[in-house]
Amino acid sequence: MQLFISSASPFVAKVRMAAHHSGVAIETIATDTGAEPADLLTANPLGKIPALVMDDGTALYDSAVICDWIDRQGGHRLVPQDAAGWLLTKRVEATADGIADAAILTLYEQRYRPEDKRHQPWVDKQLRKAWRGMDVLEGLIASLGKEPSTAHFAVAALLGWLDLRFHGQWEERYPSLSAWIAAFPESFPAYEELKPRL
Ligand SMILES: N[C@@H](CCC(=O)N[C@@H](CS)C(=O)NCC(=O)O)C(=O)O
Repeated sequence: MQLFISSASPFVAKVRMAAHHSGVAIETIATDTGAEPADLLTANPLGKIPALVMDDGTALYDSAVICDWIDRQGGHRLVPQDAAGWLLTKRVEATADGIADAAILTLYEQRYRPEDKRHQPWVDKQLRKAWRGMDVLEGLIASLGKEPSTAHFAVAALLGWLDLRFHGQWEERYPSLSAWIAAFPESFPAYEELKPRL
């Protein structure tokens, strides 16, 4: 099984943590999405990572779908099966992923658009989405139990990525999230190896 990755991606980090926790072995292929390599586009027509290719050639994306698949392979070690636990896990994961989606678009505005084509009101709108999402996560984080789930991995991946890309812009504003991520490696030591990095 192969996973197209980039080391900085929060979505990739989430999937890799989920696979590690579930005991699902995955070979990683470092990928430059900007170059639109043919093997990535064959696996995922959207040209995004993570994309998973199984041994029989079946491809899966996006990160939430890959995590669901890993959860099935690993005997539901990633998503609680009771209604309340399922709802909380999915809500937190969707919020964390949505924050990353919005914040990444603001980076792409700088990376892929010439300066005279950038539109600050649009960037500000994406940032408002991200900070509103962070407000919600700050309120929900204490509800997550100790047993790691896709919600834990999505938040941990997001905060690791924010530490890379938005360092100094969120830590004081979100003390509960800051304390939570500082303690996360105690319950999931592989975080140090699998978190987003440049
Ligand atoms: N919803 C997708 C988002 C994936 C995503 O945006 N990945 C970024 C890297 S962090 C990417 O591949 N960007 C390249 C592009 O948008 O063309 C998921 O959860 O997998």
